[in-house]
Amino acid sequence: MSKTLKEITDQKNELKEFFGNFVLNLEKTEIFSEIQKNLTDEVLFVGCGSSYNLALTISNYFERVLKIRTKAIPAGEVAFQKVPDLKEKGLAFLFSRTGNTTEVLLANDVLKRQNHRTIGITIEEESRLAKESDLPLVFPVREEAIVMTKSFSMILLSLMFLADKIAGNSTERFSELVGYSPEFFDISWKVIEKIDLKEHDHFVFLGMSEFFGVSLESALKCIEMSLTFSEAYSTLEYRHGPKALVKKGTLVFMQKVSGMDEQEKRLRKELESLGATVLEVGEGGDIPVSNDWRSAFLRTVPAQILGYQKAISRGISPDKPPHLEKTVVL
Ligand code: F1P
Repeated sequence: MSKTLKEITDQKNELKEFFGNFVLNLEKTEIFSEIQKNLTDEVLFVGCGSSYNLALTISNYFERVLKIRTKAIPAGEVAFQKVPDLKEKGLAFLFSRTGNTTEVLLANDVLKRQNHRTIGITIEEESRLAKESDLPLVFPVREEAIVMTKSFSMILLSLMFLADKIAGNSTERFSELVGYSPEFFDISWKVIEKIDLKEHDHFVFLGMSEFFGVSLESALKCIEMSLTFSEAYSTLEYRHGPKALVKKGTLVFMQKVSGMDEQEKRLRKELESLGATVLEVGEGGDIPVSNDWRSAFLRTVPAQILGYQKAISRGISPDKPPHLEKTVVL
C-alpha cells in the first residue's frame, strides 16, 4: 500500500486513540502551564508549506477563543525580512513537521534574539527545532510520506483543544467530532469516488477564517499529490475575479460556515451554472459535518482523499511528488 494512503487512512482509527492518550492529557503537561503563563496579547504563528497553513488556521482559532491578536507569517519572511515589532515580547509558535526546515530554524533564531519565547511544534524529537526552541512540543505521531496528512489533522486538533482549555471553554465538542471521524472519512471517500476525476482538472477550495487555512492546505495536497491546478480563496472572494477560470471540469469544495446558508446556496448555483461541480462540506452539505470551527481538524481529509484518488486516476505515485523533498534545507 502507498505510504501516503496508509497515513491518510490511519486517521480513521488513530484519531480516537491519539485524542484519548495525548490530547486529553495536554492540560497536565508543563508546556500547557508554560503557554498559559506566558500568553501575551499578541502571539506569532510561523511555518512553511503545510506547516504555514497549520499556523494560519490555528492563529485564527487562538484569536477567536482567546480574544488576543495573532499573526501568522511564513517563516521565510521572519527569517529574511523585518518582522513588525510587537507591543511586548511574547510567545511565538513555530511549526515544522520534520523540525529541520531552514527558514523555520532561522526564524527561531531571529525571534529568540528579539526576546520572544519560541514554542517548537514538531513530530521529530531529534530535530533541530525540538532542540533549539525554548519550549519544544513533540507530537507522538509517525509520518514518513513526503506529503503531510495525518500529522496536520492531529496537531490542529491538539492546538485548538489547547486554546479552548486555556480559555476555560468546554471541550466536549472535540470528543463528538473525534467520535464522528471514521464515518466522516467513509462518507468523504464515497462522495469523491463517485466523481469522474478524469473529467476534472481544476480544483478550487473555498473557506473563511479557520476554513480558509483548511482550504489552502486542501489545494496544496492536490497540487503535491496529483499535480493538478488547485487554488484556494476566502469564499466570497471567489466572485471577485478568480471565477473567470471556472469551466466544465472545475471541481469546487465549499467549506460551509454558520449564518451563510443563503450566500453559499447562491454561490453554488452560480458556479454550477458556469459548468463547475460543487461539493459542500458542513452542516447539510454533500460531506456533512458540524459547522463549529472546531471541525477544522477534519476538514482537510476530503482533499487528502481527493489528491490521492486524482493521482491514481492519472497514474501518478502520491508517494513520489516530483521536485519535492520532505524537508527543504537551504
Ligand atoms: C514544510 C514543507 C512541507 C511540504 C514540502 C516541503 O515542512 O513545506 O509542508 O510538503 O515537502 O516542506 P516542515 O517544515 O513541516 O517539515
